[in-house]
Amino acid sequence: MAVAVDNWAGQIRAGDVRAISRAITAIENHDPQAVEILRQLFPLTGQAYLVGITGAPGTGKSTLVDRLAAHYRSQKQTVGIIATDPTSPFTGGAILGDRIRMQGHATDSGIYIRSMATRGFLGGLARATGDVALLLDAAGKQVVLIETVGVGQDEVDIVRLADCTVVVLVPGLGDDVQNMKAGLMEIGDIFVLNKCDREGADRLEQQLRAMLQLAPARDAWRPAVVRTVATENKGVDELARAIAGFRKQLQASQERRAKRIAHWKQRLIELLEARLLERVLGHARGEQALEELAAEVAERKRDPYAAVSELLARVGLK
Ligand SMILES: Nc1nc2c(ncn2[C@@H]2O[C@H](COP(=O)(O)OP(=O)(O)OP(=O)(O)O)[C@@H](O)[C@H]2O)c(=O)[nH]1
Ligand SMILES: [Mg+2]
Repeated sequence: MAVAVDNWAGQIRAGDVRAISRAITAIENHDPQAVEILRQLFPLTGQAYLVGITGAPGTGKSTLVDRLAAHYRSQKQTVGIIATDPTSPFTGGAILGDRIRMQGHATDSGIYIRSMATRGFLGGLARATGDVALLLDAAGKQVVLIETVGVGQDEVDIVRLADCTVVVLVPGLGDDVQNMKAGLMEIGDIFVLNKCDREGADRLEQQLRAMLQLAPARDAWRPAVVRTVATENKGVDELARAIAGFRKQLQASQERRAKRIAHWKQRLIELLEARLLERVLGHARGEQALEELAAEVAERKRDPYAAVSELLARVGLK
């Protein structure tokens, strides 16, 4: 197995599409080999620039990601794309718009596109996405674009792993900015006003800028606002410039360092939780023991604190 994993990791480093796809499937399936691969590849990571693209459903995230990817490819940068939105799989072709563009990407070895299966992720979608980003990083992708619908905790966690977060808004959804989740406002490094071919773009921009004025000042960066019409490729160069500007500005800042440390702290806690759960409940009788203890607690035959102590004691932990 060691040799097989060595070969596999080597193929991933070389950017082999099938090897990458197999590894992502292994991550999704909690295959122990995925951990072996990721361990081997980890020292090579930290090179890619991770850009999270988030916003409400239908705001044009996939269209923007597609155009941004084309922009980076025209600059000879290699690109990875991860879509975590169950409703719009990239692989279906519906989202990348016309088939011609899709096929353009399909024959381009400098771009790798994958939509993540979102159903039933034990360890959380954010964790799996983080692992896939590491994989694409090790495979030499210079920019990794992560699309996610900005609604739940999963999405906010995904955004936390990005180096730069782009929040996409569109005019015409009423008092959009007012109603927007405070969380989204806080995580945005760059705000895109997409669908600016529609009415209400000026008003939305005014509202957004007023909100941003109220936000607590950040040391190194004032969030940028970029207007786009993704379907017409308008504003995409400006967006890429804003991303590059943010990257340059934050490169050596304390803010970035602190964000990375916070990210890995969270990941270490998650890994620790997973390992502890595996150790305590992962054995043959684990599930049954949990069930029995839970029943005893429900019937007040035992208190929950003693029950946990007992579970830990069974595997030699206190
Ligand atoms: N008028 C207009 N339509 C746009 C623009 N950008 C995207 N669209 C259209 O908006 C629709 C949704 O675009 P997507 O790129 O799929 O949006 P999304 O945010 O990825 O959607 P979900 O992944 O389902 O949340 C599509 O029909 C696009 O063609 C734009 O700038 N102007
Ligand atoms: Mg989409």
